[in-house]
Amino acid sequence: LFSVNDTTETPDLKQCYKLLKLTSRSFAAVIMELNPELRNAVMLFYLILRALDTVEDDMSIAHDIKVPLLRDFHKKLSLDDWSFDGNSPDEKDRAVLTEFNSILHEFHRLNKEYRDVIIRITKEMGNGMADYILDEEFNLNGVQTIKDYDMYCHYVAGLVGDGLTHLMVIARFASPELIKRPELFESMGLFLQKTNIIRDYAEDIEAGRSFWPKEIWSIYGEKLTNFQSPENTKQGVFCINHLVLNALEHVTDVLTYLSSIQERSSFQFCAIPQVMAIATLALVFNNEDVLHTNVKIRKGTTCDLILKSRTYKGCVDIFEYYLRDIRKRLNVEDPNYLKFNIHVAKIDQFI
Ligand code: PS7
Ligand code: MN
Ligand code: MN
Ligand code: MN
Ligand code: MN
Ligand code: MN
Repeated sequence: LFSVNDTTETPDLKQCYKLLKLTSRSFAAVIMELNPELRNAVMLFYLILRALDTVEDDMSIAHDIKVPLLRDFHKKLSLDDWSFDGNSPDEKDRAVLTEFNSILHEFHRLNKEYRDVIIRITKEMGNGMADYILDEEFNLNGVQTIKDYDMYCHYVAGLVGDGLTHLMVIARFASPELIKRPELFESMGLFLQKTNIIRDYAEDIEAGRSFWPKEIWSIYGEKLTNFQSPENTKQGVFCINHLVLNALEHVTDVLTYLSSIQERSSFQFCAIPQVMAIATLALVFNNEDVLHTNVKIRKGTTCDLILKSRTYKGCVDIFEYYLRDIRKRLNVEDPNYLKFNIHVAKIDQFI
């Protein structure tokens, strides 16, 4: 088990790992620990999607530049050289686009099987992102229905689960049976993305966007930004809790998926983000601070989670712990009191 990339570290590869550390707090650590067979493929997959997301997120790029760039982004992957310095200077991840040549050069050294997966997912994600930007242009303003919400999350995260699953199956680190269970890898992505969207409410409002689905928030208020006024805090918290309940729908799929990853480093790679997500869901649950700031789990908690998530049993214990914690703090006045109890009982039964 050793690849060319392992023995010859090029300046481009060094540059890529520098970009990885620059752009992700949590993913860099788990990617570095991956089995060498998959490490470069997953690292490059990450950087390519990070570059795509940096185009999507930059509100200063004009629509007529942004939309075709998103739609054709996968075509850049077959060029020898390409980079983009159209991002605003304060875009924190702009280096992945100005330094895209290094990413490309290393990408071309990957096995074709890995490259093809990455190209397919980049194409589907870029086109999905572009659809949502067009929606905004036609003033459908953001995510309307729960179906829309799931669709957006599919494009930006379910597809990542799709791609990673294929990479792990090609490497023979995951059961090929997983390819036949798209609902499982879809849930792996949606559980992470929904948690990120709930937690980032304040940050996203500040940036002039939001991904909370209107079908849910409109039960609790007239305008999404109203939750920031003190008189609407209670409704805002009920809304957060409703979104948490919606995210918890993915838990049984997540645990089923994790139970079928055999290789140690791939298991850790899959499990760590998921246990951090359930801990984050417990933190945002019933928490009015989410309406004003970006809450984060404590460093000590993260270290603990990483240690305990080494085995499937450890992961189940973590999910059990946070679900019990959520249930304990559930308020009888919460409009979703009954649904929460039924759903948590259902997960308990599964476990
Ligand atoms: C290829 C490792 C393991 C089967 C850049 C990992 C942004 C939550 O928007 O950086 O900046 O706040 O906080 C990661 C499934 C995707 C879903 C999605 C690619 C797990 C571009 C992660 C990550 C599937 C779109 C990062 C979905 O959050 O976001 C690789 C299995 C990128 C995974 C985005 C979000 C990821 C995300 P933001 P964050
Ligand atoms: Mn984005
Ligand atoms: Mn982003
Ligand atoms: Mn080069
Ligand atoms: Mn976010
Ligand atoms: Mn983020």
